[in-house]
Amino acid sequence: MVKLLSVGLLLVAFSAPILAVDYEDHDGMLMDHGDGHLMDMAGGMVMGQNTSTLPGGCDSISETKEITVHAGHKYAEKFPGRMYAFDTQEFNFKPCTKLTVHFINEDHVRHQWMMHGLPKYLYPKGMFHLEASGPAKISGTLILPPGDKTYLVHCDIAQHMEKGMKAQLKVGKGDGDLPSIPGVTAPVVADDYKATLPELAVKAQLDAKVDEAAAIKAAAVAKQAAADKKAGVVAQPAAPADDSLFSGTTIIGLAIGLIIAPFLARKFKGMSVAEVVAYCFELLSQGISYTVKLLSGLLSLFSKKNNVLPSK
Ligand SMILES: [Cu+2]
Repeated sequence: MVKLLSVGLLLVAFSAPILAVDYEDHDGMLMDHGDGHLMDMAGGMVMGQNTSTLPGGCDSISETKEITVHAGHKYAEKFPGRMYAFDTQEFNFKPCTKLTVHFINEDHVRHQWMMHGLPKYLYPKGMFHLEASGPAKISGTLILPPGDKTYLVHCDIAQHMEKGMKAQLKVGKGDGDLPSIPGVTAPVVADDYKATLPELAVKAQLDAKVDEAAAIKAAAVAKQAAADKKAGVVAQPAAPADDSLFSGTTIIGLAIGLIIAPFLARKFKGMSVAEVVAYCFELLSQGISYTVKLLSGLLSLFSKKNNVLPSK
């Protein structure tokens, strides 16, 4: 028991430094590369920094604002199916605001706070962008343009936006909402959490059975084709698959069905299932015998013609 206790104490002692996330502050050691591009050797980066140049249409800075945005896996836990998120999904500022963003990455992976759609004469590629690899804090400043516009803010690391790290920043009234902002707007492709696990398992099993049946059929067709080839039968080119919902044949079939349905309904009234089936077979046999008669009639016509020809 004492042994167990001491092992437990040791575990706690060793895990303490891991549990306490140490944020690296990049702000003090950034190197200015010009054009608002600041970087350090530890994976911190600011792009599109602008602390003084007014965007066209702004006579002066309307407001000076400072926000702190946290990014991490734990902020996605309240959004079903999401993996990463910011702690805030929607921002709103007056046009021409001088905005300083303190971006805190709480994960041990790289995250960004990347804003798109800014005027390109002022922000390279129309972007303002904060980035930190691992737990770190990094800050940057920009001056927002005039006018009502909604800007996309996201993390551009592959799949991080799709996994939830997406927000919108409205300047003025904005110009609408962006889709798939966790907790703010409806997703473009909604996940389905209504089906229970047993239901999903049954569906998967059914799908597997259908696949199996299709595979067996394909194997049989291939075997037949191989046999035909061996026997010297020239394979007919397969008819192109008709993908359209209403092919010509379907429409003709539907039309015939619609025309004869009332007659058949009247005919079948009061008949048992066995009688209906018997009637159908009778119709079919009548049809076949009629076709045979027609063909033999045609054949005899030809043979008579041949008889007329003078014999040598
Ligand atoms: Cu990210």
